[in-house]
Amino acid sequence: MKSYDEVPVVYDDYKPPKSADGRVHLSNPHLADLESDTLYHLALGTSTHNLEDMFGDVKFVCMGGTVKRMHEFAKMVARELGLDGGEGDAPLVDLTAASNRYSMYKVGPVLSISHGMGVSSLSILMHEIIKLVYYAKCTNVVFFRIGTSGGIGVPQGTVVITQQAVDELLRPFYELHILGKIVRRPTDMNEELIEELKACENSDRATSEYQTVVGKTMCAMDFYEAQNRLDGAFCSFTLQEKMSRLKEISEAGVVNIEMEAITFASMCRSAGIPGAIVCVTLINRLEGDQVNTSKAYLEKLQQRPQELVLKFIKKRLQMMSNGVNGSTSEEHH
Ligand code: R2B
Ligand code: URA
Repeated sequence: MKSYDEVPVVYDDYKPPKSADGRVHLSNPHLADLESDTLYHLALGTSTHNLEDMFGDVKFVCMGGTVKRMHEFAKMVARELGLDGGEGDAPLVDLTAASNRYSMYKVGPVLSISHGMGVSSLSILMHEIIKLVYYAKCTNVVFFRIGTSGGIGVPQGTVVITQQAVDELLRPFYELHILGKIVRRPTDMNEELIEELKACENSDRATSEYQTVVGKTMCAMDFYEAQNRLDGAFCSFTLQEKMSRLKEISEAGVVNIEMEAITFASMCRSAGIPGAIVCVTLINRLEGDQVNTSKAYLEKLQQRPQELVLKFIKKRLQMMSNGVNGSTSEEHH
């Protein structure tokens, strides 16, 4: 039988040098050969839209799974920053409505975008959004993923800031198959951004309704079997085996499991864009698999990462208005 195990592995840890002008500099020489670039899944393009006019002032790109959550986030940002688009104003316009794929709202310097579920959906969006901020000549942009996850050993409703993203085998790589090779790219997060976010959390931890923790996030290719769940359409392991694996990954420092972290982390790193992942836990996986808490309560929990990121945005905007440019230096690895 043909062996499928002899595939070359390439470790690609390229990271662009820190940008001198704050702009994103992409390392794809082919882009310069394009007469125009169609951002197909956003229904935007360099010859059909003036991307610089539309998006040149963007500083914070916030992504999350669902249309509803990202619409709510955009409204929350509008209300809190006193910009158009909060309740009572004209409704926010979905700038990517024509794509019928994602949704995107712009409130001042903030973009709020839905990315769908899983690595593939996020990856397509990130390629096009990274190109969008590049063509729009945005400066000192920060990316966030504001998401949901399953917690391991932390109470429901805990907010987790990702320290490192790992795959289901606990490897700190985003693995792609390119030109018949396995390409592995690192998934480290931006440490300064984590510190800055932590500094924004509720100052009174003792009386806080919930905890904000920093830990590893496991990114799975599937919600069920790949997250060690017993309740999918198929399952080939026992409850004991599941519990022992969850214990193992918890001992390795994993605090939550979701489905996009390795891609988000790696693509931010490759673009030289500081990025952070903030997720709330909808369930404690040591207690079960089914997410069956009321929708209304789950929606309330989903505001927690949004609130933290909004505090960060407000603080950064304050710094900028005081003349600090808000750039986060990128270490060279
Ligand atoms: C968290 O929630 C979704 C699955 O329910 C997925 O997008 C993720 O990462
Ligand atoms: N999202 C996930 O990917 N897993 C969970 O357990 C909950 C939300």
